[in-house]
Amino acid sequence: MSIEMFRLHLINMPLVRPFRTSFGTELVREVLIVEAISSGGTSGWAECAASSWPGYSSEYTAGVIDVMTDHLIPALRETTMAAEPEEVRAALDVIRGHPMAKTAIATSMLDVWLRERGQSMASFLGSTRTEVDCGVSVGIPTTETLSELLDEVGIYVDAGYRRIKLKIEPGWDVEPVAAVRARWPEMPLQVDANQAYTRADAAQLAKLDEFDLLLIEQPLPEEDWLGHRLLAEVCTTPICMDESILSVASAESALEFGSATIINIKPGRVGSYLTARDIHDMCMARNSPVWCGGMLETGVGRAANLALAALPNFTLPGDTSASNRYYAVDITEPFVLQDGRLPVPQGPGIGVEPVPELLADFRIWRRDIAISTGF
Ligand code: OSB
Ligand code: MG
Repeated sequence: MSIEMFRLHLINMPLVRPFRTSFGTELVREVLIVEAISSGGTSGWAECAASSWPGYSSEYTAGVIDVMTDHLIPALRETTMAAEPEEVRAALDVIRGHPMAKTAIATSMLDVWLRERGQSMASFLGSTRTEVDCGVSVGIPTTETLSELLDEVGIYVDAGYRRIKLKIEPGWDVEPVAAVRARWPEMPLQVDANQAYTRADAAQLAKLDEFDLLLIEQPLPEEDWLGHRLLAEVCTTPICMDESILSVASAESALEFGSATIINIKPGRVGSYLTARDIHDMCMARNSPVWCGGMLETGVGRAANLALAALPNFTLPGDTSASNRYYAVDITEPFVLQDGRLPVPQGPGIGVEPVPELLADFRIWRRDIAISTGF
């Protein structure tokens, strides 16, 4: 087989509730879905992790579409169109940066490749589980009240989630964590600052030590390796990195230098599911736990993340929540939480597909890029 065309579907997915972080608020998730279509007529599916504006990272949808169209797809030589996943990664890595765009293109091709072989992504990556423990990421309440926060956390606790992650920022940290910890003394709990603090905030962050948190995620700017290490020296809570981790090298540097002891793996951020697996393997060899991050994915992105999260060193619950935590209607069959876990899709490729009518309902834009005419 070879890939003949990429079809980009831009969809707008209303969130069930606003998602506020230290870098902004999202009410509607703009999602780019990539469909790779083979000469045999097989479609492979992937979801791009980028959102509509560069708040989490420098990537954003319009830039992703641009780099895919003008650079990434043209970088795929004719031989690569039928090639092994490793060759696709190598061909895309000729372009600097843009990991979310690369992951989406490569995963759509991987999905075709796996479907035509009848192999699941989970088995391809080396999964050892058929279901994974799920956590949930809880935004900063738009009303900034503890009562709204406790109500929302209560919904997730009642639903059976196995870990709660609270978004924090300066002015919204010790108090909400104390309130949640007081209400749920045994619940595995962690926080995520999305780079909102500075080195001068170390004493404030160390106040979180008394709440028995699993970790503090990305407290400082992504390039501040030394700051994270200095913070790790004054906090007993483990430091975890998200935005800083772009490759095996950055993950290994974080662990070796002491900037973090736990790595959040997001495939979109590292440019490929193959690289996500490589980071997993490196961390496992060093006895460092990993967990699977999320980017408010639809069922398409969630399916692939669940395949990854089924690898053995994903020992902490991930931000792989059920469909209804994000969307009233998902574009795939909904993922439903069962006893705090989600099933790992076992069908060929990512194991799910968008429902054509739903994809069309949510779609705001579409572009076909034929390989033969694209460059
Ligand atoms: O930092 O982990 C993050 C969502 C968008 C951008 C960044 C992050 C997040 C989340 C949500 O925390 C995780 C999820 O449930 O998908
Ligand atoms: Mg994060």
